[in-house]
Amino acid sequence: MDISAFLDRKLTRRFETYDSDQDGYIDRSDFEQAAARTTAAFGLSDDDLRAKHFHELLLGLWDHLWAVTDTNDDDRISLTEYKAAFAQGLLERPESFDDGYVPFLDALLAVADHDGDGYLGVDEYVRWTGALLNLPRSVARTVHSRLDHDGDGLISTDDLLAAIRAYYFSEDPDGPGAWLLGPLD
Ligand SMILES: [Ca+2]
Ligand SMILES: [Ca+2]
Ligand SMILES: [Ca+2]
Repeated sequence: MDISAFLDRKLTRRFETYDSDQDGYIDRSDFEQAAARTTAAFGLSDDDLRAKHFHELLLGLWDHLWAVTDTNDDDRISLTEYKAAFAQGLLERPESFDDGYVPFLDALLAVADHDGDGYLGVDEYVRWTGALLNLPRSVARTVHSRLDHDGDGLISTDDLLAAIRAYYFSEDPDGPGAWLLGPLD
């Protein structure tokens, strides 16, 4: 697929959110650290079943990302490798998007829905995005309010799925691509 200038900026930003230790590459330890931070942020021990499932799922995502992206076999993913794989349709694709993301969002909700109401309140949202994506609190609060279409203070995983889909596939300059992971450079 063609990578527009807008999509290119979005992919750069997405890469930054994967790169937990901010060393300029994505590797397995970035995923391990982000997974551990997230479940710890919700007070789950490593042997909690929800934590185990979430960790396994994230490392499975790493395995897939690594397998299709790391073309020079140095066990880490550069920004160039990441964008090349996306352009070749090896990562997120519109036709298989929901199948890929729904299990992740279910596992995330099991961890991050701390009060068990089935939704992500603002504090839950700030906590998981800070732990997993290094999103600043002020950004996370703004994103949550934008995702909360009916203003009841809660967002569903369906809201989140639609926004993530738009992040990758919508060229709307005011849509989630422009703000879901914070401002673009
Ligand atoms: Ca890294
Ligand atoms: Ca590589
Ligand atoms: Ca909740």
